[in-house]
Amino acid sequence: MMPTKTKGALHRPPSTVHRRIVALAGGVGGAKLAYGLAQILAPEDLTVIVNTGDDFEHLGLYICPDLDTVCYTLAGLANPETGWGRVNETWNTISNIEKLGGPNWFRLGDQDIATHLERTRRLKGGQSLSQITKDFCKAWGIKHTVLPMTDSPVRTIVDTDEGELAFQEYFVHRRCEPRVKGFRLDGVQVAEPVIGAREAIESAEAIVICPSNPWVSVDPILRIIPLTPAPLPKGEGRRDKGKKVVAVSPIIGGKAVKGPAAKMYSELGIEPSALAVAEHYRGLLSGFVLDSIDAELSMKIAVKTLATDTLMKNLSDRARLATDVLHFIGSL
Ligand code: FO1
Repeated sequence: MMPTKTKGALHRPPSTVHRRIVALAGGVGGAKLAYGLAQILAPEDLTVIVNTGDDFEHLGLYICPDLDTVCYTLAGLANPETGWGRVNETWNTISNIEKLGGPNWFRLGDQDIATHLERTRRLKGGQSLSQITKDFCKAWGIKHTVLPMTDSPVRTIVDTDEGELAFQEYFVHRRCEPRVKGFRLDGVQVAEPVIGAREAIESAEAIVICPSNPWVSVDPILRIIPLTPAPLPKGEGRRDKGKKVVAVSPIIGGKAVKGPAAKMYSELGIEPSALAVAEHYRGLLSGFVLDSIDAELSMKIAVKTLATDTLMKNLSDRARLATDVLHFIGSL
């Protein structure tokens, strides 16, 4: 039976919609949809689980780019141009480090450095990353729950035609130029899901895989916190209580909205498209959200799809997309 196609949101659900949602998020795109969901869902109805594979030590500081991008975005503190780092930032420290001959390739702003100094101090004092994140969210006025995917140190290593590179070395220092051959998540063998992640997923009505890079932002989370396969389509007998899992494509018209996702697909021999993303999560999904310009791809996607405007150009776009996703979840 061909899944029916939903074109955009037919109407807005009441803002009191009570859906417990767990959002899996990485960098900027994930943070934006998490922000949209946080505009609609009460604090007790949304948990954001964030990738920590991009974390690294730099200048003696322990830096968690995706955690900070999600938290700064939820707190309204993020730099609106880049999506990462702080708004109204100054760069005195990094420019003086440069004058001293230190590395300046990873742009750390003065306010941002406070986050890294305090996180590093607390980690050295034995606090867990999740406890630190909880305290920082309180300090930044974030009411929704933000969890690192694990408290254990894990690192995404990018295998390229120039050998293996640590993620930020590849992504920022080398500007994603080396050709990608594969990825490895160092430390995944011994990393446990963060406390509270399983419970959040158990009590959720649905998991939303945000429009983040499937390879380096979402896969690490799924390696640490595997999701059960999608429930069989209705009428297939088993009344599976499996979780609804909905992914939002980060690729529109064959291009990534931001970052190297499309380039990675091409270098791995896969035609970059929303279809490739749906395939990437094959077997996990109950539904898939792609952009209206890719609506014709829906016919090739085995699960129910929603074609809508997925480009989040401003704050209201984020809430609109979140509303469309929640409405779509309700229709599954
Ligand atoms: N991305 C860049 O392209 N250049 C930077 O200099 C840079 C600095 C930076 C500082 C703090 C932070 O939290 C993120 C930063 N990012 C920078 C973004 C970061 O590399 C990526 O957003 C994630 O690692 C991938 O989503």
